[in-house]
Amino acid sequence: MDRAILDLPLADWNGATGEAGWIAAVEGGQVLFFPRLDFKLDASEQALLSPALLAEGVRNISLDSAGKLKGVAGGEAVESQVSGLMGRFARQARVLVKGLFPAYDAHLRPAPTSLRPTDVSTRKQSVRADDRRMHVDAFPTRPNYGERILRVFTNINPQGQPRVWRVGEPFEDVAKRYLPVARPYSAWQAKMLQSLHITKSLRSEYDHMMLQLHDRMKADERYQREAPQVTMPFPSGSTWVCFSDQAVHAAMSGQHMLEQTFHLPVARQYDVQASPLAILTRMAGRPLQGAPLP
Ligand code: AKG
Repeated sequence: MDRAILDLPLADWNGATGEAGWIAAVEGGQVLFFPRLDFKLDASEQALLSPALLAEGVRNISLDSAGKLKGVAGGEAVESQVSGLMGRFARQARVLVKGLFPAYDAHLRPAPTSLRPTDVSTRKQSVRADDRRMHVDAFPTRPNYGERILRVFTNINPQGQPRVWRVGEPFEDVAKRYLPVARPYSAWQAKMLQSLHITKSLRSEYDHMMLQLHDRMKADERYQREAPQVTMPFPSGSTWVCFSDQAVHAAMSGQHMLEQTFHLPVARQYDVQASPLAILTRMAGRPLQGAPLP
């Protein structure tokens, strides 16, 4: 389990050079951890970091690629400061990912950048939504057919509080554990979910399997307690990168984090055979209506 997280020396967001070993590690489901990769905030930006920055009923602040900011309480001056810092993070995350994985760059689709000022240890939520339980990312309303979810996280806690994650076993082990007991895919049900607009497009068998893994892991108390795992306190001032649809993870505590997601077509990975879609397709022994695999 000590290889779930790879500790790396990079100290410059512009300094990554497409290291083959790091690429193989992240595509193998490991978390790349950069303890020296800090995101600098000036004093007035640091002063903004408080849950009071959040608009009523909102958990995260988001900034999309068109510059639209959502979720901030406060006037124009505050909004423009928050947009400034989040935009800077979005650009740095892109530069980092380009340096780490040069061949992805032309194919990445960035999701909105997020700023997370809430304390994750105190959030009240259903078992299914509870990210303090180990899981792989899979979304009930947005089928993705095997598209990858690559995420960059930076802990910017001003009091030096770590963001504590648990990182679990390899994806293939999770699949071996839960696929035999997973509910079978129903094409009829997938069509119904789509026609009721519960899903934004037809849920594929791949998406169904990923959701089954996500839900079954989270609901399994014994798995949460006893499955192989390492607890990792990511220090304030550090950055980590993983494919969150593959790396088993749970966020246990911490407050104030920046996060940038990139979507990547599965066929654009260096080693497509390492992807969850390829792994699940091999295990099922038939195509899963995912994206075409080369
Ligand atoms: C997720 O977004 O999938 C998480 O598990 C949350 C990560 C975090 O907030 O540190």
